[in-house]
Amino acid sequence: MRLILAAGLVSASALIAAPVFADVGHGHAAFSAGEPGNPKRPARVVQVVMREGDGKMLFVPERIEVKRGEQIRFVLRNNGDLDHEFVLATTKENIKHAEEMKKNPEMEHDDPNSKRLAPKKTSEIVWRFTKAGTFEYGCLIPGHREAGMIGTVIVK
Ligand SMILES: [Cu+2]
Repeated sequence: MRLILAAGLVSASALIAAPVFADVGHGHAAFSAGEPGNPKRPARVVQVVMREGDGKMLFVPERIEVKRGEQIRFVLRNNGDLDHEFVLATTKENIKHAEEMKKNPEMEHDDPNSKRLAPKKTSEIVWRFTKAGTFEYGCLIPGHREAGMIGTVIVK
């Protein structure tokens, strides 16, 4: 319910959505890896594929570099046989969030910095990296991050 509500508000107005995120849940009030992008502005396209294989789960690529201030359009594709998600944040935040997911495995994400994809589905996130540093995209479904589903974003 809250996800539907939040998504509606985002499209209505990002300004109104900000305080809403503050009281709907688990720490999305401020985004640690930058800010939601503007889909109308130019963006570099980076495709990220999610899949399983050889006892591992992974993102391809597992590392990208961006310039500070750059806007990226992540084109997400789940080529696996299981649901996966893409949560863009700091490592610290993702670890904390993964612990919360263990208590509530059905928690689903559809926030500006995260998407959950069923097998063979495609989705997009437009993101602006406003801070220099090292960030990560992780799959926080219990067991997946541990199985290798971490990617690193270096912002220079
Ligand atoms: Cu996963």
